[in-house]
Amino acid sequence: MTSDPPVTDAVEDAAADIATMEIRGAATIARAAAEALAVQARETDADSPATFEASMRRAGRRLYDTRPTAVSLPNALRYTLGRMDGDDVEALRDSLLGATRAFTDRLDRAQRDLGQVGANRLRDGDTVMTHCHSTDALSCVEHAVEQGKDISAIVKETRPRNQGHITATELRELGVDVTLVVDSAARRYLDDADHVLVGADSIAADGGVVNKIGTSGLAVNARERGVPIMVAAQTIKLHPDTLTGHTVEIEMRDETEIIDADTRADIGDIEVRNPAFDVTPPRYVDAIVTESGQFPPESIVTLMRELFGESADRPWEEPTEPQQ
Ligand code: RI2
Repeated sequence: MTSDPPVTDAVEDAAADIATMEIRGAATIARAAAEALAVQARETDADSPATFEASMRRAGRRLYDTRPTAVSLPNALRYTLGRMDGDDVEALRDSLLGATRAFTDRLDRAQRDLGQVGANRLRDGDTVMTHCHSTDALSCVEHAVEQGKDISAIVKETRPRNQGHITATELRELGVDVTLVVDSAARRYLDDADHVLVGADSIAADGGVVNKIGTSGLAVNARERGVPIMVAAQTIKLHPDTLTGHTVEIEMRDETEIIDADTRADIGDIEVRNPAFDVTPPRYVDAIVTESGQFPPESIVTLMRELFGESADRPWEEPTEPQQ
């Protein structure tokens, strides 16, 4: 039995950075995965079509195994590995490199296009409340500002990793007035917000939105206060496995992100849980904004079927032997 050629340092580094969240955010993770596959395609010393394909699949598996929730990662692998085609190594390499370029171009275009759609929902003088850091959500604000609208933001800090600080920094760079609040102050400040604006890591076929832990509580409070909830999510966030009854795995991260060892020991015998994401049921979401327009969550399944058919392939897995 021959073993697959090893993955390159670029793939190892990208995988490690995704796992530790040096690289984070669903779209950014997808881009990093596609770019790492391109380096693998250029640098692998695989010298036959079969070993080249095996080497690319192995790189795909290494990336796939890093974080389980954001479907943009497997969708990036689907798009790029699924377009690998050819009878020799050169042809396979060229097709893979072409697909990774097309994929990253698509990411840029999708974010720009959905930003226009989201911006149209914001009026001059509006205040948005944000949770975590989402490049798709920020694109909506950026385009609203470009349209000449005056937008303010109430930014939740978003424990445990305080990604709200990144949001606050980037909004200030856009010239947006920012008020930073702790997560538990969100309900208090919802009265001052015209929209809740969040991103997504995955969207399920029923319109459920998987996003940073705390999104669902914010959405329930926003509904109670009559504040509409807008989810900015390009279509690589649509989770095709949910078309066939699978659920989205919620990543559990290390407890040290929320409590240090000494504090834990001082408290005594406790359990600590650190889920990174939660699911907001579709009834709490007003609109999912994509590059193909805005959708009520209940009709996102139509778009999902259009883009993925009835089920999703997994081109990073070893092909199974045909049945005799
Ligand atoms: P964009 C992030 O997850 C946040 O949950 C954010 O809403 C989502 O990715 C989408 O980000 P994490 O990687 O693709 O910080 O919109 O755990 O940038």
